[in-house]
Amino acid sequence: MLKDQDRIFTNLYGMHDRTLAGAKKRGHWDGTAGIIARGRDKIVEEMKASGLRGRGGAGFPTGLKWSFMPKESDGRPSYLVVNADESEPGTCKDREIMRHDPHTLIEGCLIASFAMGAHTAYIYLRGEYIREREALQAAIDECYDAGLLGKNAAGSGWDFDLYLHHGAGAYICGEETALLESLEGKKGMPRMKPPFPAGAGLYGCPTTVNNVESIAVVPTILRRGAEWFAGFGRPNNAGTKIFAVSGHVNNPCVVEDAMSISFEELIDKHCGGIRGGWGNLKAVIPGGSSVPCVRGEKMKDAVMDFDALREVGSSLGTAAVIVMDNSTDIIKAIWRLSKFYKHESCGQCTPCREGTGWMMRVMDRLVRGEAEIEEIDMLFDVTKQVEGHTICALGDAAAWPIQGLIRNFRDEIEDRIKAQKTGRISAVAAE
Ligand code: L3W
Ligand code: SF4
Repeated sequence: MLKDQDRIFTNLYGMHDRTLAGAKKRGHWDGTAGIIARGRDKIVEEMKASGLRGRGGAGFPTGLKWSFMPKESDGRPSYLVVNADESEPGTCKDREIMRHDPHTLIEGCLIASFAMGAHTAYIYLRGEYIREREALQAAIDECYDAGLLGKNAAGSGWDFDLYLHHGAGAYICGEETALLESLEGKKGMPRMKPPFPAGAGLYGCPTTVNNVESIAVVPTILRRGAEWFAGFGRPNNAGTKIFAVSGHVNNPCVVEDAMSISFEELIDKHCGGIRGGWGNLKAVIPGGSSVPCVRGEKMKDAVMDFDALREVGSSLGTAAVIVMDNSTDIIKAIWRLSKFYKHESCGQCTPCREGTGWMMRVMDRLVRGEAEIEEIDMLFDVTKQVEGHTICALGDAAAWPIQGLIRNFRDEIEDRIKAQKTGRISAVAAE
């Protein structure tokens, strides 16, 4: 299991020394030129060997993604774009990195960009992250002053510029191609894929979009070694991971531990247990609002990684763990998410534009108990018509929480409808 000294991020919290001097004391920017001198191929191979999978929700292997970037330039520049548009409900892990340790992200940007042949990188920051912008910009300025960015960055022989771009608060701009559209100054609407960004991304040029946590962990992996990082977790689920635990635990927190930690250990070790004890656990959304919820009793022994959470019908997503105890109206909780996805749909494709509205309207009736029992299956059918039939993953993200609700809490939905029909409840207010 993870020891304190093996933590990459969260043992720094409380030190609050995010300046260049503080970062250097923690080992950042130490021998960066030497890492770069290993060469592109070696760095990409080490990243593959580390087993790092993208930390933004999809878990795509990072080294493999980097290897899609062209080796030889065809005249077009290559770009790295860091997705810091952290907007998934429940998710606040990247915020902690940018607040407390911006230099590890900046150093990661330089190394990753070199490995992909990019002389320019952009960090696309969530609109609401004002303090994080200030922390990052101050760190970028320090790096330019110290020669760590710009011409011959960090004495590596590689010229490298890093720009911060502040979004305007639209959830859909966290989808990588909508983010690129927005960065180009257009309305943030997802593009059809393929082509993937590595073929045609920012301004039609080869681009890799990576999550903040994925890039910020790169310097440590390359300093301590791929084998060290791969030693945490399980095969195909390697490394350390930041978990953002919210909801009905005694101490909600953002904490780093080894991938594949059990849910029970994560909660007891870091969060002081479930509010009211384990018997009071009702449901968990283990990976941010886009993944299905799971019944509490199924979650207790679950393992927190990409593969294991599939076995309980959910997904690791962003590892934003939302814990709900028996006081929760789970139908209303999922209804609230439906409302969110309807609001955030960009409206570009019909199944999502119309489907999110249909789903929300049925959820509206379910929360009040005013639907017919048959509508539960009908709603499930609608989620299946949306899932996999849209331009981007927002359609799936709107469908999956409802599927999770119906699979896990059908009894509760039916009970509410029956109680409403027999006059045992008045309408449950959905605000
Ligand atoms: C080249 C191929 N590149 C895939 C690349 C692709 C992307 C990455 C993953 O959605 C999920 C979503 C949310 N050649 C490639 C290729 N790629 N095949 O790999 O792609 P993909 O399509 O699997 O996922 P995605 O569109 O990136 C991300 C879920 O994450 N999520 C929410 C995330 C929210 C945040 C946040 O707030 N920070 O991250 C939570 O579960 O629903 O399923 O780069 O180009 N053949
Ligand atoms: Fe827009 Fe929804 Fe289609 Fe994505 S799935 S492109 S958010 S309408």
